[in-house]
Amino acid sequence: MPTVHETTYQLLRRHGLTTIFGNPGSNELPFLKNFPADFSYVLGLHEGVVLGMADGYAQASGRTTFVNLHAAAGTGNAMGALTNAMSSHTPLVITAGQQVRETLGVEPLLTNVAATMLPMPLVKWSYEPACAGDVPRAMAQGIHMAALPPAGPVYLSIPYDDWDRPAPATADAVAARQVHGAIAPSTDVLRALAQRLNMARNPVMILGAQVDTPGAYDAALKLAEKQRLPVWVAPSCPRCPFPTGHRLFRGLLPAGMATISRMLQGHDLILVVGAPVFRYHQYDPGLALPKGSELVAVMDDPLEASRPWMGDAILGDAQLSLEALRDFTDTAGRKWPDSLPHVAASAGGVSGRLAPEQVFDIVARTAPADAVYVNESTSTTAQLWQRLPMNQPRSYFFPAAGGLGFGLAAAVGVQLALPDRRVIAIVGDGSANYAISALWSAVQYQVPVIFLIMNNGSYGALRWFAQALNVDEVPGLDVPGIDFCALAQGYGMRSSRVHDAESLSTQLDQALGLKIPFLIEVMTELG
Ligand code: TZD
Ligand code: CA
Repeated sequence: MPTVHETTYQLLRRHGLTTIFGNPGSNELPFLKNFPADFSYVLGLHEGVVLGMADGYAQASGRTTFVNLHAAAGTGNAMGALTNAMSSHTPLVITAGQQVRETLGVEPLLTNVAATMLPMPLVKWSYEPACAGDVPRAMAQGIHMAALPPAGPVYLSIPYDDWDRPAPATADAVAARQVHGAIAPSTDVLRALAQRLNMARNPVMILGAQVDTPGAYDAALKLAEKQRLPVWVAPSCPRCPFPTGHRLFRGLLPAGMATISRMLQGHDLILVVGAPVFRYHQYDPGLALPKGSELVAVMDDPLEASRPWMGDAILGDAQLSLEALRDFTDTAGRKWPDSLPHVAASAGGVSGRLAPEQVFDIVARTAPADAVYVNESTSTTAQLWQRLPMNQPRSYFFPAAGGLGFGLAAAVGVQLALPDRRVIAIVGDGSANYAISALWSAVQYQVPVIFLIMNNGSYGALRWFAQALNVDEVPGLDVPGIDFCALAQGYGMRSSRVHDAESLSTQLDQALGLKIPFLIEVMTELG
């Protein structure tokens, strides 16, 4: 008779979840035993790194990804990273081993007490099967739940004595189920929206992360061209949903409410697709929308649709909606927007340190056109968007909730998912320390990410914020005295420190040629 263990692996196989990101403990060993040869296990040395790698892998592959953590302690370590996965709607099936069922009441060491409550509200569904026979069904539900709109992480706590029990008779039927989830708004609703676009005098489109799938990206591009819509990227957007070299591309919107309204002044219709309205950061009171503007947003998350201060929302899949709008709109005769002002090459930094703009100019010149960027250099995001070309889907990843510790880890996952492209992680010296052991995973699994550490010795973004908030004498904003090349060496990674433009070009070129994980510590000025 097959066991819960065998049928669960069969289920994971059927759904293509054969890469497991994990960090094991005693509760997880019975699940990991006899690890099948057609599965691969990617070990992270801290659960924040495990979750960050899985997040990057799931986003870059577009596929639901399996995570295995150790009970409550392991789950707790992953919670910071989970804020990002929840915000980016990353489909993750996160499992954690639980103590033996009959002992749970007396709370032995490493019991996950109230396991289903622990990861809330950072997962969309959390469950501990009521008995061993419910494990395969619960796993299948988790796989479907993670991918159904709005996609997001789910959590399963599984007692470790369940794996050797007999599988239930329903296991095969459960494994064979497919659940399709993409839902389009009704044709009437889409036709009415298309009509509003046709009638608008000066409409604009704002795109979010949900448009960064090959199908939605293409549909957005075609709609923008047909309607000649200038395109902005939504504030705080964790992905790049539109080619930055396109004549309709306007840039990344800043994350302040009044500033956004000033920048969108003059547009009578603002169409938002695949983004929350809006993910602000700094408090910037003022108008939520410019006077005379109407806003309509299309997204697949009822929470995101219902919570904004302004505008209308339509619940629906980004790709299906964009394709319908492309079909239902007329070819617009509007004039093309003016081309963006040319961004001047950076003048360079003070002696021994590079200006962040200079770093991006060099990367833009040296990296392949289809390079993928993982950005966690917090004070230089605006400059990055102005200077790095990103002209195809899945070219940019950023921590969606602002939780640091994403960059180094996600870059490893993204590179594993996209082996034919080069991944360049651009990570601040502060951010790097939240997930530094990701360097070890990159080395052990030979994942050829180039890690560019922007070392300005400071929590630069917080210095900017302290000024914006008008607060002085704040402690804890400097992080001097970290030798990233020595840290890389400690994890077995080749590295190099650069102080000037020429050596950055040379080292980057060399690292790209080597096709091995490589860390470049760039000494930079405060951004
Ligand atoms: N801890 C976590 C997990 N997430 C956070 N967002 C912060 C703390 C607060 N924080 C920011 O929001 S930005 C920042 C911190 C500490 C500074 C990051 O410094 P960096 O980059 O060196 O990575 P910059 O360019 O110097 O800002
Ligand atoms: Ca810094």
